[in-house]
Order: sequence, then structure tokens, then C-alpha cells
Amino acid sequence: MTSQWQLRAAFAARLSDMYGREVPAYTTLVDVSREVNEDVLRAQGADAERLGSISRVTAERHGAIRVGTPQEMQQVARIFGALGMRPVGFYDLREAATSAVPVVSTAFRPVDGAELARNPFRVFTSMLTPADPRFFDDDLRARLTTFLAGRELFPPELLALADRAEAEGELPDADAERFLQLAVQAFELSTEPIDKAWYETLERVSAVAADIGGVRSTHINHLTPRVLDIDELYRRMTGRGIEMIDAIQGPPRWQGPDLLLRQTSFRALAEPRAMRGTDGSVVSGALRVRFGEVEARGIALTREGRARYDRLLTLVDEQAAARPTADRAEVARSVWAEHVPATEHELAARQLAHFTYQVVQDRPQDGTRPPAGVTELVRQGWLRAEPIVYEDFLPRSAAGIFQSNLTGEGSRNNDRAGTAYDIDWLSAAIDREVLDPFDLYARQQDLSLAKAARALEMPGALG
Ligand code: OOG
Ligand code: NI
Repeated sequence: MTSQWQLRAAFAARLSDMYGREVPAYTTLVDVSREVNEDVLRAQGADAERLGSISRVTAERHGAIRVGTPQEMQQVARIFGALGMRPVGFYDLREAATSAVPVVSTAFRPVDGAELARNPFRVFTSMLTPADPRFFDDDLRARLTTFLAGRELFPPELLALADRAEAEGELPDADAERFLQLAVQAFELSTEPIDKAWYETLERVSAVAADIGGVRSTHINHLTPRVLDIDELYRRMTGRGIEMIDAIQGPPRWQGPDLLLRQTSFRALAEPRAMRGTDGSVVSGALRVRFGEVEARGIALTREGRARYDRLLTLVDEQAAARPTADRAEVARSVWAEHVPATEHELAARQLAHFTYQVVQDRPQDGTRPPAGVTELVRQGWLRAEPIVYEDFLPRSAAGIFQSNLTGEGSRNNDRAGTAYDIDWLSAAIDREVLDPFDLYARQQDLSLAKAARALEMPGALG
């Protein structure tokens, strides 16, 4: 029998092999990430593993895929459900982007600590929003909807195996093998000729819309390794002559602990794709849609911490706009130094970031009673705080990554009102609850505190 986590690990590994064959520069990115991680480990020792063991970090990947309809999203949810991955978070990239990125997204990932430790594979999954009149007029919407309704991304055999794996928690080895083959195949780049006129019609609205709705299949857009020093990675990739996007998205490099998520990518590469012209002839064309992204993960922020992060982004925007010659990263660094506590201890005490708490086993046992309150318990050596790693994504960074890899701005008509989508809409559309990431981190923290309170025989909740 092959269990869900084994399916997940095998799927991630095979997807990586497949993507490495399709996009050789990805293999370079993985190699450079591994070299950087080894160097950081050598330089920092155990500190380098504070946010995850080196074996987890080395194996860690997130993928990105894009689909066209709620039905397709629901099928994706079944396939990832088979791998023990649940939808977490709702990202509205239409609002986070200034150019035309007509998608809303979620991420499928394991949610349980033990499952994340076994294999943390996650997939950022975006769905096109044809109903949004800011991007699509009635005629184009009708054509797009018909086109999407007429394609099949995932064969029924794959979905049936997925449902079984989800319901039973495992698959017999032969079925697991079949499931993995079909699942990986579903995300390969298709060689079927693309209808050039249709693709270009959509491209005028949005390159993302064309990538999703201009073809009859889906594909993995990128597969992202995790690196312990993303600034160093950026330098080394540039040194190898690989063209990176302009910036590292997310928090700036600074003196304090790594927070949330920092991401960057190499620019989308031209890939040969067969194109069919209006006269029916097939020619070899090229499209730039797939890129190579890399990320560094930090500590999960609380709702309050995240609200502060969002406010600081706005503050950095304002200050950078007021000082057009200043380097944005420098501006961000000084804003952070001023507004973000620079130690884990302070972040915890001010409830800006999430931690789990363990009772210190070798604390002095002289019969004294523990003090009240988590901060004091940590300060006086009763509890140890371990940071919880951020397992999710950031809408503004995601929009930045999308935009820096688009060939054109596309078009959007901001005079029209957008169609509203939210986490509840998405839950209903895919027929399963899209989980709130903040709740997941809070639950993990609260469980550890409840356990600590029991161990210390402290009645009532800590926190
Ligand atoms: C997704 C872009 C966002 C991330 O890691 O934030 C993303 C896409 O290009 O489909 O991958
Ligand atoms: Ni990504």
C-alpha cells in the first residue's frame, strides 16, 4: 500500500524530474539553491535549521498551476486531496496587481505538523475569472466560457483514483503507480498546436488569461525550491548569466529574524510551442510563460503582525514614491528597523508572530511555582519558544511575481465594478472548506500552550 504522504512525496519528486527535463534552467536553480543551503549550514550550524531541518528544506518545493473554471478547480482539489493536501487561504490577485491578472487563488498543502514534516509540498493554484467585466466583455466571456467548457484537463481515471486515495487514505501500489503517472502527465506542457488567433485575442486582455484559456490543457508554471539565503542565491544566479526579475518580493533583508516569505524568480524563458494559423497550417512559435522561482521562508505572523506587515508595505510605497532616487530595498530596510521588533522574543511578547511552546525539561526544580503568563514563563526558563514557519503565500508578492513575468500589461477597465469572489465563494465552488491560515497557526500555538499548562499543572489557559 502507498499512503497519502508517500503519494505526495512521490508526486513532488516526479513533477520535479519532469519539470527539470522541460525547463533545464530549473535544474540550475535547484543546484544553486542546494549549494547556498550547504554554505549557510556550514557557516551557521544549528541556527540554519531553526526554521526547518536541512532535509526538509532541501526537499521542499511549491508548484504553481492555473485553471479556468470552478469545475477544474474542484477537480484539482480532488487530486491534491488524494495527496493529503487541503485548500488554504484565498488570494485575490486582481486586486493585488496593477496590470491585468484576472485570477483568484488558493494553495493546496498539508496542514498538520507531522504531515508537513514528512513532506511539505504545496501548490499555488489560480483560477481565471471570466465573469469579471473589467477584463472580459460579453462576447469574449461567452467565447471563453464555451472554450473552457469543451476541454478536459484531467482524465476520469485519474479523478476516480484520486477519490479512492482520498477516501481510503492510501492506494494499492499498482494503482498508486497509475495515479502518479496520470497526475504528472496532466501537468506536462502539451505539444498540441495552439490556435494562434484565439491565443492572441486573449493575450491582448491578459497574458495570464491566454496561458490559461488559450490552450486545451494545463501545465505546471513553476516549481520553487526553498533557499536559506535568497540574496546570495540572487547574486549567484545573476553571476551565472541568468536574468532575474528586478526585485526580491516580500520583506526586505534586515537584521531581525526571517519573517513570512521572500521570493524572486528568473525571467520566463521562450519555449517552442506549435501554433496553428487561420489557414490551418502549423508553425513553430515560442511563448514566454514559465519561469523559475525561488523562496526563503520565515516565521508566521499573527493577524496583528500581518496587518502591520501590510501597513508597512504601504508606508514603504509612500516613502519610495516621495524619494524617487532612493533604493526601494533601502527604504524598506529603514522602515522595518523602525517598526518591527528585531528579536523572536519581542515578536512573541507583542503577539506579532506565532510560536509553539515546550516545557523546558532541565529547568531548576526547586519547588517554586511557575510565574503567570507565557512571556514570564519563557523569560524565567520554564518554556522554550520555537517559531512556526509560514507555510502560505502573500498576495502582493504573488502579483509581483506574475507581473514581472508578463510580456505586456494587458488591459483592464477600472470604470467597471469587479465581480466579487471570496473564501466562502471558493469553498462552495470546490465543495470543500478553504481553510483560514491564521486559524491554523493559532490552533498549533494554542495546542502547545494547552499541553504546557497541563505539564506545569497550571489550571486555566496560557496565552
Ligand atoms: C503564480 C504566481 C504566484 C507565488 O509563489 O507567490 C506564486 C503563477 O504564476 O501561477 O507562484
Ligand atoms: Ni510560486
